[in-house]
Amino acid sequence: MIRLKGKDRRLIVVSNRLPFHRFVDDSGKDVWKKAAGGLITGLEPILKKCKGIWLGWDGIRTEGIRKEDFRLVDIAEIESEEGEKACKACSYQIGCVPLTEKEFDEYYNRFSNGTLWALFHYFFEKSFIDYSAWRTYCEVNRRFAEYIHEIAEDDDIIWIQDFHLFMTPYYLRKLRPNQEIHFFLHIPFPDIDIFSILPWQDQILGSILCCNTIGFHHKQYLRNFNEAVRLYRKEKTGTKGMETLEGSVNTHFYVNPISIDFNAIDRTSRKHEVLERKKEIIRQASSPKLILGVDRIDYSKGIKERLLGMEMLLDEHPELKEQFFYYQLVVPSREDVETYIALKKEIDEIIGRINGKFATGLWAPVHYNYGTVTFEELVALYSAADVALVTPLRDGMNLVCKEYVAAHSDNDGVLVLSRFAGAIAEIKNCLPVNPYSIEDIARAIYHALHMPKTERKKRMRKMRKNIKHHNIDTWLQNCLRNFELAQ
Ligand code: ADQ
Repeated sequence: MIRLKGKDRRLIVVSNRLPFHRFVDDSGKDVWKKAAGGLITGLEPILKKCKGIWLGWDGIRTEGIRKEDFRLVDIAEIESEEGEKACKACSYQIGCVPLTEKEFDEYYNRFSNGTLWALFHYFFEKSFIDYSAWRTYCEVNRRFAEYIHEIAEDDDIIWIQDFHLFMTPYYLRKLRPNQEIHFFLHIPFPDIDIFSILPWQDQILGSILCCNTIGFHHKQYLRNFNEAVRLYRKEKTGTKGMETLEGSVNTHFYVNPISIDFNAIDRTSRKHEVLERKKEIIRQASSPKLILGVDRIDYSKGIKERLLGMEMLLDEHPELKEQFFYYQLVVPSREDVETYIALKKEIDEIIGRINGKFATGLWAPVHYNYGTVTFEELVALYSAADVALVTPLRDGMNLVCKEYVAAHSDNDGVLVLSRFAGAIAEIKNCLPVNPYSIEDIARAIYHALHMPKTERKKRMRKMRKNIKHHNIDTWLQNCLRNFELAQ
């Protein structure tokens, strides 16, 4: 439970995906696999602490929608692929929202990822306008609202997450005029010139303005949003075919950058098994320096440009051959979307070319791992890395850079960070780069590899102090303070 406005209240988090993917094995038994991603990293510790409900799609595509497909499951009852069960003490419930094959394609692949993700990350040339996908997006958003309506008590705090569910607040407000509904946007809110491209901008603004609060990671996103709302209110074009519910609440907007469970990562990095694994990783790298990249596969993460920067560095500094080893960990994502399939192929080809060009008998510069790893393995990798390359072309926040810093309980390591990641506003002692400039990336890697130990330590201590102070608990407390301020 969460204490809010003088009462103990239940928290219902609503997002597109659940933190577990469900598969049905040959015997018809459910098998669950832990998912990875920024939203899960940020929100799961909160759900575990307050024992709320997380509502979202479980990853199954059904033939048609049947009422019984929506069910609540306790995560202590589900068995992971590895045969593990969550402990009772850190359990919460998940509500599985069903999707059909067509909905998966139109709501998720086409509208959420094809149209919104691309546009909101400033890749407007990749974003497309598809009316059928928009209609399906609205239908699915309505279904989310209906399920929330089914399980929610009047006092529950409903917290809707991210761009997949922009229209859910509207449908929910119609069903529950007095419910407390909050919204958090995990991606950038783009400049008005970009946002105005979207034919459904009014419906989206009209919907999220049905919430009691709207949170953003960065003050620039809030500025952009305010500008969009100002125009929307001035032009009063209405929400085209939708009842205008805006004004039914007085929405409070706020900025609160999401963070990580610093202490959990810091503690893990000091564990005996993790320290042993770290040594093994360093031994296997068999180069003086280890450089690390960890990303969900996505064109917005700048993986391609980063590799080209690496290639330029080796072209210009052949003396660096065998002096470092670059390990790129890529978590699979949106594997049914054409752009992502093509991106994976391109990354494979670039890595093949770089290794072909620079490899010596015993050494190849880039090692590539496509898959998810356990939390402890990730922490061992972070702490083994002398340099982390976090160079998204655009990122709402980016948690990988914060995790890297938290894992360096040795107070060493250099973070190269994109100027276009939301995190740059808080992390002042990194090496900032323009992720579109491969020259800039090459220069930053060179600088990172040659930075004196005293400077590395000084910078790392400052970054750690900052992230330790603004961690996932303070993020939640700040969100709750803003919920308190809302009417
Ligand atoms: P994402 O785009 O998913 O999140 P990010 O914030 O970098 O991006 O988080 C990725 C998460 O996945 C990290 O916690 C990382 O540890 C984990 N991860 C990555 N690769 C992994 C692997 N191979 N195995 C296991 N875990 C892996 C969205 C927005 C971001 C925003 C977050 C939170 O796009 O800008 O920071 O939400 O708001």
